[in-house]
Amino acid sequence: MTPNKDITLDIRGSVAIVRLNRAAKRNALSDALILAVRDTFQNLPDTVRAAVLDGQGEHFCAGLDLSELKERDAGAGLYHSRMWHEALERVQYGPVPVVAALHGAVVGGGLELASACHIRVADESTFYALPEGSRGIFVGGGGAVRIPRLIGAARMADMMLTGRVYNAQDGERVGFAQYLVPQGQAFDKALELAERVAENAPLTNYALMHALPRIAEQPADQGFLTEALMAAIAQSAPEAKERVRAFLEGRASKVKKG
Ligand code: 1HE
Repeated sequence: MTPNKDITLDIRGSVAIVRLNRAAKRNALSDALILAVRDTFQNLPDTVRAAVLDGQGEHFCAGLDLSELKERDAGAGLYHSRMWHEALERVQYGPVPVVAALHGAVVGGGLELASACHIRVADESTFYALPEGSRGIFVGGGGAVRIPRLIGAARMADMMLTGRVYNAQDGERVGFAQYLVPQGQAFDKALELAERVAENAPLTNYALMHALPRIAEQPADQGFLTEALMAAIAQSAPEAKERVRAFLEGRASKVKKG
């Protein structure tokens, strides 16, 4: 694993807390840091069942480290973008669900990173932008694939064409974040959710991370079959049998009105 002072990993029970630790540069993602993100998620201990991704300081992440944006030729630019894809794939399709704790700037590559997580909790200070449009570049960290799936291609195009910035309320309304909490509470809420996620049967979490997004991309006819195969595998696990038995015997919690 690449040791890097700009990222920290803290294991609390079954939850891994991964924190970008480069507040002086607003957690801008240098090449070394994006590789450390990849390595951290790739090498989480087996005991971990869920993760929280947080950013030190007032901002979640200012995106690509612009000081490293040298004169790359087309080939180098291609490899650089593919490196980001690989790292963010390790977040999205890594071993466990990831809950992002958003605050302050969630911009450019920072928004691409947040989009690779499974649940996003934003506090009131959060703002979302894609300044790539005004910097004369394009997204390269998977944003063109993941962001339209959250908010739609039209809204993403508007953000890049006009420099539109979404505040925390509007960001939740359009679908960037699933949760909006008062300022300073994103981490606590994200940890609470991750602890809840960690209690699920691992096979259920696997299905939600690996099968659901693929089923959502399949034609309905194929999606129904994939769903049935995944359902059959999940329900056959001894843990699933025990959980259902616990409910039937009154030992498990009921669904409560929200
Ligand atoms: C940086 C970066 C960065 C800050 N790369 N160094 N992302 C952007 O275009 C966003 C650029 N950043 C900003 O708009 C602002 O910095 C923030 C709104 C995020 C924060 O503002 P603020 O007032 O709190 O901080 P600051 O004074 O602007 O920045 C503090 C330091 O961080 C300063 O360095 P210093 O040495 O002068 O102290 C900044 O230069 C540095 N800094 N952001 C490098 N991004 C896979 S492709 C993805 C493509 C992209 O992500 S493009 C979008 C890049």
